[in-house]
Amino acid sequence: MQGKIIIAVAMALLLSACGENATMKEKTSETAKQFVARIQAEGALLEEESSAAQWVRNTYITPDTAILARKAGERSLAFQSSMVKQAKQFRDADMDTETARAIELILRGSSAPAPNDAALRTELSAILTNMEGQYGSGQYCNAAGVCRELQELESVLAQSRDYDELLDVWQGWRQVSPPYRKEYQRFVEIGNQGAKDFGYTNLADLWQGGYDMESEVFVEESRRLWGEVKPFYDELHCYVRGRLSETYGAEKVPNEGPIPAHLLGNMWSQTWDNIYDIAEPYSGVASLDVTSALVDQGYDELQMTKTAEAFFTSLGLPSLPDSFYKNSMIKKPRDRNVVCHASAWDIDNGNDPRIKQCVEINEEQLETLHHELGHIYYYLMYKDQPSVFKGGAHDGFHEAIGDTIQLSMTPAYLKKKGLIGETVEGYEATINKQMKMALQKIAFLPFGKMIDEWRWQVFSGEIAPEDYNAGWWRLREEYQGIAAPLERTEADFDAGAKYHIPGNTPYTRYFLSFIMQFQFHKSLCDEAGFEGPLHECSIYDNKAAGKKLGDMLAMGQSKPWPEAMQAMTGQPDMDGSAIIDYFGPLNDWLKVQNKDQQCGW
Ligand code: X8Z
Ligand code: ZN
Repeated sequence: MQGKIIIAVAMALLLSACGENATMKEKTSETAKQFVARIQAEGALLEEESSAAQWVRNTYITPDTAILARKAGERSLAFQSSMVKQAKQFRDADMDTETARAIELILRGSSAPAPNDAALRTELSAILTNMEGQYGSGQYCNAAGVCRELQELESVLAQSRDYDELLDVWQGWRQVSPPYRKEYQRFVEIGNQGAKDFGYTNLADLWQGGYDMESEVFVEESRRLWGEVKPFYDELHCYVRGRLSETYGAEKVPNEGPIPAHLLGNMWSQTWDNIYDIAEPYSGVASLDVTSALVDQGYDELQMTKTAEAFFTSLGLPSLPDSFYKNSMIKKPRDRNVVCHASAWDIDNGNDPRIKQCVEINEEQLETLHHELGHIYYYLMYKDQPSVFKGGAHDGFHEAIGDTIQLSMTPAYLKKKGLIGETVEGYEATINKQMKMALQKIAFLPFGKMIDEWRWQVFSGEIAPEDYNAGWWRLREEYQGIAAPLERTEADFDAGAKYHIPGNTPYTRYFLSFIMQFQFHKSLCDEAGFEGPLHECSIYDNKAAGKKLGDMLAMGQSKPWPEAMQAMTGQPDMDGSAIIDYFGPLNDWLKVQNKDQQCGW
């Protein structure tokens, strides 16, 4: 996924870097500061071609664009490889703090680090291009000969309550990935070689090393965060399993053990708010249906995007440039394959930011638009940083911005926008609202954690290639308490049916984001002078909160992330107390509901 700018972290350089190795001159006599300046200038020159090739590939999947993307990717990797070799020479040199930070970021590498061997780089670029293309053009044709693409299959999973229909669609989409299982295995081998050439033990060590602390310390830190939220997840799991059991029958969903993975309203069981109708605590109290308002009022893709933009501008952040609307892809083209998975791109150093999203008119897509614009506003705010510092304080920060805004889309805000009718006050309405939010934000946490738990183990060899699928389902059960609804074997490659595996996007960032966004929400609400329960706060229209957010965004990754955290929240740590605090009423309610249940799996 090189060239694609979702996120930054140490990818910043790779993303802005590609081109002929031969154009790089070896200049051993230059200082570290001169080296960083030269690398950034050369990277900027080469970036134009790479981002153009990747953008066209992602919005027009054909064999021809595969060639262009593969070649551009190859040049990117060659540049990266040469850059790292040179940067290593400055490891122990004397330099100012800013230059030292730049060198450190260069040596951190990317999610697909370039090996020192040209043939391997060619192979790596081809594999990444092909896997993403196969995922992007995937479809499933059922027994009746009806063919559907991913988003159509996802709609069935969200809306159908027919056990067998859900099962068909669930297993059908998973036919997309076995064809690239072998390629993924090869990616792991080459990626590990690249990581070694960067000075890491393997890819897991490199990925874990992107957080301004030792890899082992980061692994422990993410474990600690999971420990803070797991008890609440367990309560939610227990309650939802009970409701599913009532809906589908105890023979289909026994009231013990893991939940069948196809019944949670989402293709990957990663968020469960699509089955809010099944889980609704107090039937009919306070309608939270934004989708029908969007449809009834005739919203189109552009209006949806403008609605999201309006939230950011209400905070005093700038309007999006005209080029954003001209160059973004917000509607699925009818006549060609594209990678529909939503993404944001920092093209031309903050001057031509774009999103790519196959927008549909519903609430989930409106939320995703806020998510994507969070990335775009990060790009706009750190535009004046040197390119090596263009990136999130860490990758979880980049993911958390738009989602922080989502937390301000309270019933009161939605009413102001005419997207829900009367707001209903009172305990039952609060519990309903919290349940809908928890099905989205709490249900996600173990999924956010387990994806890279799987990859870390795959990269380190703890999960062997012949156990890819068994290892996947072991972790799915351990973390999420879900199970495959029909037999899976090593002929399957279920991990590969989730975008971020063929797209090679690290996933721990989302786990961190889902915790940090509540910390950000809390401190922005404090800044706005809001008094009252956190779940009722909206920072809409508040310029003080907007300034605080904008100032943090403008730091990019120029400083270690705890400094950005400090600027935002007044303390340097990631911490689960804000998310737990936010869901206080629901947490108490769930404990009462579950008191006679045998929870756990
Ligand atoms: O991939 C995304 C964004 C693009 S960075 C749409 N997300 C994760 C996913 O869809 O799996 C956002 C939340 C989790
Ligand atoms: Zn994102």
